[in-house]
Formats: sequence, C-alpha cells, structure tokens
Amino acid sequence: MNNLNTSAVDLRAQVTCPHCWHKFPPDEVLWIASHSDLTGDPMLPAENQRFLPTRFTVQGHAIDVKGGVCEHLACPNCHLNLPRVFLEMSPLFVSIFGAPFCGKSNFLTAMTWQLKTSLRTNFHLDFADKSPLANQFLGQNHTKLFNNPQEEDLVIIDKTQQAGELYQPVNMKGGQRVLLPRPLVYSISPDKGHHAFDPARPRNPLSRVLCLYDNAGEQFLPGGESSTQPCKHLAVSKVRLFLFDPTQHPKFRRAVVAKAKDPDPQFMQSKYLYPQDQVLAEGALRIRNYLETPLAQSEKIPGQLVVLVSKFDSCQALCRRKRLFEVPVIRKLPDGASVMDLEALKAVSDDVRGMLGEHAGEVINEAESSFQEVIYIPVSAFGRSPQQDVERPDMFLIRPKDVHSQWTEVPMLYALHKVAPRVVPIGQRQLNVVPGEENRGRWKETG
Ligand SMILES: Nc1nc2c(ncn2[C@@H]2O[C@H](COP(=O)(O)OP(=O)(O)O)[C@@H](O)[C@H]2O)c(=O)[nH]1
Ligand SMILES: [Mg+2]
Ligand SMILES: [Zn+2]
Repeated sequence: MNNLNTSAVDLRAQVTCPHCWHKFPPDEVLWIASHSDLTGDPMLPAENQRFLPTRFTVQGHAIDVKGGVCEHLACPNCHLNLPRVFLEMSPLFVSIFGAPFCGKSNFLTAMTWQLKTSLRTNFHLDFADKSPLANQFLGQNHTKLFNNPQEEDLVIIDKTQQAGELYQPVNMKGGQRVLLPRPLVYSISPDKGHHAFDPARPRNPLSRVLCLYDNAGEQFLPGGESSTQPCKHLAVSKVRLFLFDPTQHPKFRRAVVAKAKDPDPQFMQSKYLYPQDQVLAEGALRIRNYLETPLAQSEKIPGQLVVLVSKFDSCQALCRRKRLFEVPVIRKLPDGASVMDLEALKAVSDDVRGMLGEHAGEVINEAESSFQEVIYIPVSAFGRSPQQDVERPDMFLIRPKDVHSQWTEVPMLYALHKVAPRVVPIGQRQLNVVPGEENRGRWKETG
C-alpha cells in the first residue's frame, strides 16, 4: 500500500535524501511518531520513533501506534527529517568548499539574503525556506549582517564548528555513528510574472528544491575527512562552488601590499595561510572517490566547478579591467522580466581568470585539469574590508551599515541556469536599430 496521500500532488518516482543521499521510491518514506510516549528512535535517540504507517486520517496524515496524528516524514536510511518538498520537486544540490577562513559562511549568508530579496523582483521566482529549523542559524546570521537594529555595532559571524550546528549525529544501522552535514533547504519556483508560471498547475515541473551545504574548512585539508563525517555531497552536487581567498595567498599578498594604498588587514594576518590548490585537489579527489560511476584518471569530473574569488573587494586593484562588479550581468527587458547576460558573465570570468593566472596559476591548473567546465566569478559578501579586532588580531569585524554585498547571488543564478535554463533565462545580445524618429540611426541593445 502507498504510504502517502498522493491525490493532491504528483510525487517524484525517486526521492533523494538531502542528508545521506540515499535514493528511494516515495512509498518507502517513514513517518515521525507524534505521541509523547513514542520517544527514542534507535538511530536518533533524542527524537521520536520513525515508522512505516498502516493507518491514515482522511487528510492523509499517518496515525502512530498510540493514535497520534503525524505530520513529519523521515528518510528510511538515516531517519532524519525529510522536508515534504523532496517528494515533489527535483533537487539541486550545491556544495560550497574552500580553505578555513576563505569566507564561506559570510558568502552563504549574503548569497541567501540576496536571493531572498532579488529572485522575486528580478526573475519572478519564489524563494521559500523549506526547513526553518535547519535554516535558523543562517537566519541569525541574516539578522546580524543585514537586518540588525544596531547597525553601528561591530559584528562577526561565528566560525563554523566541525560538529554542532552544521552536522547531525546519527547511529546508522550496523552501529556506526556518523555526522551528516545539515543542508540548508529552499524551494525555487516560477511565480506570477514568470513565463513558465501556470496557476492551474500547483506543481510546476521547473521548480527546484535547493540544498546547500556549508562545511568547516578543516574538512578539506588533506586528510581532514574521516569515515564518520562523509562529504559525499560534493559528488552528488552538479554544481560545486570553490571559494578562493586572495588574502591568504602569498603572491596575492605581495602584489596587493605593493599596490594598494590601504590594503585589507587580512593580508597581514598570519593564522590562516592554507595552500588552496591543495584544498581544491582534495575536493576533486573526494568527488572521484564518491562518484557512482567511477571515472578513469584521465577523465575530467562532469558538472560545473565555479571558482569564486571571495573577498574580491580586497584584490580588485589587481584586475586589468576595473569595476568588474558594475558589469550588468542581470539585465531588465522592456517587459519587466530579467535575463542573465551569459556573454558578459563569461567576459568577467576571463578577466578574473587572467588575474588568477598572474598570481595563482596553480589554482587554475588544478581546477581545469580536474573539472570539465570551470567558470570564475568574483564575489564580495561585505563589499569592503572588515576591521581587525584590537585584542584578537586574527578576528575581523564589520559594521552592518557598511555591508554592501556584491554579486553573491550571481553564482546561484548561473547554477540555476545551467540545470534549468528556462528558470533563469539568458538574454541574446543583439544590436538592433530601434525604429522611431528619436532613435533614428542610434543603436540600442535589446534583450
Ligand atoms: N574583505 C572581505 N573580507 C571578508 C568578506 N567575507 C568574509 N570576510 C572575512 O573573512 C573572514 C572569514 O570568513 P568566514 O565566512 O568565517 O570564513 P569560513 O571560515 O570560510 O566560513 C571573516 O572574518 C571576514 O571578516 C568579504 O566579502 N570581504
Ligand atoms: Mg564557516
Ligand atoms: Zn537519509
């Protein structure tokens, strides 16, 4: 018997768990008992038991053995809570990796904040939080940086802990205790105004459930992974975001300090100086190990690698083309819809690649020898340098009022375009003569 009420929505034929990436048909999904007597799941001792139901209410909710009406679902393999949206939308897994201190947590905070505010206005896409409990840490960071009532106070986003908020302990079958990364889950679906929106179809086939994984950077230092803390999500993801931090790279340090009048104080810190090409190499190695169909050593990893030059505010002086963030990669069309200008984005990528080539050629080499498709995108979570803490010189603080994120949503727009081109359309760049008296003889770019 099918253990879900399927009348309201079409279910996917196969569901992928965002915690352990186990694939299963929807009728194997477990329910989480709601009755207070049913505590202590064998795999998650602090939580209520999981079960395969035989009784349902007329609304389609499962009834547990003590008569409790249940609402929440769980994965049959790891027993963690499975947001219902995974049964309905195809997932887009995106993992973020990079050396410790490269700016992952701040980038993730700024990216999700910018997506919350610009996907709807620019692209008529609904961006909804689908796992409020898991996303709550990010919510605290949003408040700190972007919605802070004390906008003059110096703040810092706490360093990601190896265990804790981003990892969930599970006693797997067979007794092994593992820490699974906690995904951030959002749905992205066409809304009124989007060319693919159809009010008669509540489940738009273009909708995606976005699962993002932040990681403590230590995991990506060679040898940093343990079997109890897998990062298989790198292999499951079709898009991987590698953050390169110019402030910890020796040649960038020398070049910026020689050229900039007031270099970012991070160029002078001495605690975080990781060889970033090795972090990238380690990431590529893990992906190869975890891929379902093994690759020959000579084969490149399929899918996208997006190399993000994080903290780009700190090194933009080294770039041949100035003011890269002003390049209009998102363009509004006369009908109010927006498109991504892929050509402009690729031109920016070439400029950033040129800058990396001059100072950190080993990173380009590692990226392009391991991955089939690589693009280089500059981002800045703050839009400016933070301030060094007087008492703790390896801590850097920022005032919320000074935060002006630059381009942090662009990598995700690019990722969405790659997996679902109709969700984020691209503009064709054409030069057309615009008719009309006042425009006679003038060229205008059209979308
Ligand atoms: N100049 C500059 N510094 C940044 C930016 N984003 C983060 N940082 C600094 O980089 C440090 C490490 O950032 P964090 O996000 O904690 O890195 P993680 O360890 O990779 O998660 C922080 O102390 C920030 O002050 C940025 O956009 N520009
Ligand atoms: Mg972090
Ligand atoms: Zn699972």
